[in-house]
Amino acid sequence: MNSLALINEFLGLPPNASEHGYQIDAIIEFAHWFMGALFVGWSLFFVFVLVRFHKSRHPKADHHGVRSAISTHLEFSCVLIEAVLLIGFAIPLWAKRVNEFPAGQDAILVHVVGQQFNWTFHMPGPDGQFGKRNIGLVTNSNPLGIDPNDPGGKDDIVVLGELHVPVDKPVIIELSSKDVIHNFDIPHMRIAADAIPGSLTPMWFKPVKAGTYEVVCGQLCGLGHYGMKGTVVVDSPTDYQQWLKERAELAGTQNAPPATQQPPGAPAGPTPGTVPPPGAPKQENPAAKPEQKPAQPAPTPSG
Ligand SMILES: [Cu+2]
Repeated sequence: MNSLALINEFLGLPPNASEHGYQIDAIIEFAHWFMGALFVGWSLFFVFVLVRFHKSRHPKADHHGVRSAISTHLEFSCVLIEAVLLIGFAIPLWAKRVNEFPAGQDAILVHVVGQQFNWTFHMPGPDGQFGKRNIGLVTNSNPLGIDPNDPGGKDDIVVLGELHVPVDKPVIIELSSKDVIHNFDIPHMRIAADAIPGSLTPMWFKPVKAGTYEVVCGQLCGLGHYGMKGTVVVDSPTDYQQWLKERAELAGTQNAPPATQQPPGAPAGPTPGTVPPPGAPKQENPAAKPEQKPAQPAPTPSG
């Protein structure tokens, strides 16, 4: 963090853990200091005008008004600073984010799929090939509809809720959704993008600090939205290889990718996302399991 990070901390921005995040923090910080200066400046000017043009001093209105050009200069300076901020900093920063992706072979590739109310992560496994996905094959045990006959999908890694990535390596995400619009947001990594059904949204980040970071859904996507959280664990390269090995072995022992892998500590139970949250209206779908009527626990935050 830079020395001016007071406002970001005050606003509750979590500490940055990504390579590009420092630039975003700097621009947020600068914009807030600038807005603060404008607020104080215009407030003082307002008070000055109230006193200077009080009725007792000017019983009769002067229809020519102020002849000095100071206010014009002030207004022009503000517009100029804002234009420089936007055109000089914000737009180039954004363009760099969305146009300059790291090379695929140097990056970790992940498909992230949102659904009410969890995140599923799909990685290509040791062969580097993503298995074909077919919406017609989606079941509870195959949440992404990976084609079991596609050899590219045999070793694919599918995890629910918890993604591991190595530190200091770019992560390229292809984001989509199975039902409504969600928003894949990792506040510590300073990235967020909408997950839109029927469209694939690319996004990327490069974690620079190992640790465990929260993934949240940034769009109000339904009654269980509050519980639509996930975890990104940034590992050291050796820990990451270990995790990858374990997951690949697990995937290799099963024909279809495991669907209900729960992060450690999560209570056993139905797949989160298939359980309506408390207070949810009764499902109209007659195929919904009728025996699930008794009160269910809320979807786990980790799910
Ligand atoms: Cu959501």
